[in-house]
Amino acid sequence: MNKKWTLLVSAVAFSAMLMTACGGEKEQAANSNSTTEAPATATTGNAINIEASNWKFNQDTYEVKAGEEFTINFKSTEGFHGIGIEGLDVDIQKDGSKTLKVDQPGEYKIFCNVICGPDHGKMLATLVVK
Ligand SMILES: [Cu+2]
Repeated sequence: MNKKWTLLVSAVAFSAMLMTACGGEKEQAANSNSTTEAPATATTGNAINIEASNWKFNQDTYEVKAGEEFTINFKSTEGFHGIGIEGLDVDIQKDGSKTLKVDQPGEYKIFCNVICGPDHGKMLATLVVK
């Protein structure tokens, strides 16, 4: 009679221990809520968005003002492309941004700087600086 009682008590104690362990894990999972942040907007002010796909840019010409800082936001939306601009220090591949200022008004040739496929040579546009 006495032995049976001891066995029962230890069985109850053991199952109580198991339940505690379970509860602890649940609490941890609830605390790991990730904070949601708004996506970072890369630029304010003067910006041009150039997007490249197979095998063209999203516009034929892009206009900026002479003597004013502007940012080029470049994105390959299809395939792997890049941009260079003749006479300017711009060299972006795949995705990226570049802030610069052009003092000399004129037309600058934008070209793809990644050998991207059969119509790579047709990937041309113009940066018009006014
Ligand atoms: Cu290309």
